[in-house]
Amino acid sequence: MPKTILIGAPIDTGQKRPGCLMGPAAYRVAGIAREVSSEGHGVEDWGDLTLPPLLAVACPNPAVHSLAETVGWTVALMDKVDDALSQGGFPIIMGGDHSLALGSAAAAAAFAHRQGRPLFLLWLDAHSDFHTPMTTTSGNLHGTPLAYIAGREGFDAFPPFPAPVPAHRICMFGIRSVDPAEQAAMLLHDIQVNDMRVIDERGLVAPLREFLDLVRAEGGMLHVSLDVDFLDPSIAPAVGTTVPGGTTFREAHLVMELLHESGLVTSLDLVELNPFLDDRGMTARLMVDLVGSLMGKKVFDRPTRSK
Ligand code: B3U
Ligand code: MN
Ligand code: MN
Repeated sequence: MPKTILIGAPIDTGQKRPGCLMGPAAYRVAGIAREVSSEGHGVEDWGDLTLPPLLAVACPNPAVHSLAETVGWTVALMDKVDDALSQGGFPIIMGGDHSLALGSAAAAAAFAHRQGRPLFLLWLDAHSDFHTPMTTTSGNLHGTPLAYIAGREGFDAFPPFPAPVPAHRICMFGIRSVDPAEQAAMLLHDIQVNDMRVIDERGLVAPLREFLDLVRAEGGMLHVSLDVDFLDPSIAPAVGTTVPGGTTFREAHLVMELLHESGLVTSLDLVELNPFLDDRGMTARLMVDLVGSLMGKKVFDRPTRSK
């Protein structure tokens, strides 16, 4: 297992509720480095990124805010996450709101492309985040990273996405809030949407195994983007956009355990934690516990299945 590299991305500007910038500090207080090392993995904390000087950028959609900041963070993350991957590390990007995935996924895509390997995306989220800067009505750019990753148009202010990820290499889980413009674009792209209805009907295991089988078969790298609101707000209240009906404690751990067993995950985002809204650190702790399961923590150490 490669050494884990923790990268703090104290980003608040992808949405309008302040507090996500305290996320990296909360993960450290909740013991993320200890959680990783106690599973026998090396861990380095590279500290928090800082925002580079802002460029003059513009977008015709007047709703969009904090465009220059978001482009700045994207460039900074592309650089730092690429460094971590190039050193053979397993980067965990501690957000920060979901706009950080514009940069982390771009870095993963650039690295995978250089390796001649396909990149796969697992999006664990209540939201589909499939707006472009042209279609968003809230103007919050945390609702756009998956569209950037999929190579949709409208990201002129951003660096071109290194190697857009085709729809069959993108898999969403936990979805229960989709705007009309996103719905139309997702149908057009034919992306696999495991919304909560699918999870209710089929459970998580079968669709997740199908996706992981595909990653394995194509020799892919796998970037996982975990939004706090993937979880039900009753167990993870520290998020600006709570949506009822999310995944349970056990479902979320099961996803992480299956991901660990697969051995396929090559980078991870932890996004949208707003410690200001937390209840005695319970959400930060749960997110760190989930990282533990991803790193191999088990209740009972039985021989693992091959798939
Ligand atoms: N789709 C809505 C809501 C949203 C997306 N991501 C979050 N909320 N966290 C939007 O504003 O784009
Ligand atoms: Mn999100
Ligand atoms: Mn979300």
